[in-house]
Amino acid sequence: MRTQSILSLLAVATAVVAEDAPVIESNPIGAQYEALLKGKKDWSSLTGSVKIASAANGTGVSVEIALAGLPTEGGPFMYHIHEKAVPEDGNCTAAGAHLDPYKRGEVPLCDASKKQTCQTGDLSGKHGNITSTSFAATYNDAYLATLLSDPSYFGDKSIVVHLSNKTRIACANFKQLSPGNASTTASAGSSYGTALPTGGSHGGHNSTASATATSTTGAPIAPTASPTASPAQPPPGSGAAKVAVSGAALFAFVAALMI
Ligand SMILES: *[C@@H]1O[C@H](CO)[C@@H](O)[C@H](O)[C@H]1NC(C)=O
Ligand SMILES: *[C@@H]1O[C@H](CO)[C@@H](O)[C@H](O)[C@H]1NC(C)=O
Ligand SMILES: *[C@@H]1O[C@H](CO)[C@@H](O)[C@H](O)[C@H]1NC(C)=O
Ligand SMILES: *[C@@H]1O[C@H](CO)[C@@H](O)[C@H](O)[C@H]1NC(C)=O
Ligand SMILES: *[C@@H]1O[C@H](CO)[C@@H](O)[C@H](O)[C@H]1NC(C)=O
Ligand SMILES: *[C@@H]1O[C@H](CO)[C@@H](O)[C@H](O)[C@H]1NC(C)=O
Ligand SMILES: [Cu+2]
Repeated sequence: MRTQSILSLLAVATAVVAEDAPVIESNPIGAQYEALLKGKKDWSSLTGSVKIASAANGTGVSVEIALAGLPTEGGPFMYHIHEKAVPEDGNCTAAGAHLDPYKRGEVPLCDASKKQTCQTGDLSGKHGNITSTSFAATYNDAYLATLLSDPSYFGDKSIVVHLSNKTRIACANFKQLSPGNASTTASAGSSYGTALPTGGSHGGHNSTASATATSTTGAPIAPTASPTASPAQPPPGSGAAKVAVSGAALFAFVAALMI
């Protein structure tokens, strides 16, 4: 009985610690952003783009990524929206941690079957790693916002491509191609079928919530020798630390209850 109530309190406390990302239901129709990528240093052969537009019905966004010239070693590659813009000098480290407005942290790894529980900016976690030297995919993501006032807005932030060991090999800022029309969202009551301006549909993609990613043909990449080796760049504001703190707080909370 007592154990049971402590367990249910634990469940509630845990739910509070890991807040789910909300589905963004009122993105302005027609808003479009683009980041153009060029690899750094040893990875200068890498080029590509990430285009993100409001979904045709205003719920979330449509993501279109195309990369070529990825390295033949060091994969699988990850890519994320990071919380800061890259400065003029192109220093990818300065992009900071992942866009994570709901503070779930780095660990545990994103479970792609529960995308709302993942870091909002963790695109490869939610939609799949890159496992070839060229890659193209188009998918919807319900949790990104094209409205500046939303915590899940990405338009003034950046995208970073990583090796499996987290080394940042390319990064770029998003540029706004169109702000969209905030009065033409699904929640504003407009009929999205008639409100779509130029190029908003991205080719009438399949409207299931899951990704409809297609990988282009590219040379297979060799996996990293030792995935357990300590990463070159531990993520700033390490999620492990946050989880440890939450765990300690939870423990104190439960301990207090038991007294
Ligand atoms: C890149 O940015 C990081 C984080 O802001 C900083 O610590 C580092 O010194 C910068 N590196 C260079 C070469 O400016
Ligand atoms: C994606 O790659 C990272 C880095 O190698 C790895 O930790 C993660 O498990 C991979 N995710 C999937 C779903 O394979
Ligand atoms: C936004 O959409 C509304 C409704 O369709 C329209 O009246 C208005 O002119 C549009 N504004 C812009 C800036 O396109
Ligand atoms: C969309 O894709 C899903 C899964 O791939 C499929 O079951 C469904 O029939 C597709 N719907 C349309 C409208 O193409
Ligand atoms: C909008 O489209 C997405 C996928 O494209 C779908 O999952 C969602 O249910 C749609 N929402 C509305 C309100 O029609
Ligand atoms: C990360 O992987 C790359 C390619 O495999 C390697 O060159 C680099 O030294 C690694 N960095 C660290 C710190 O392990
Ligand atoms: Cu990243």
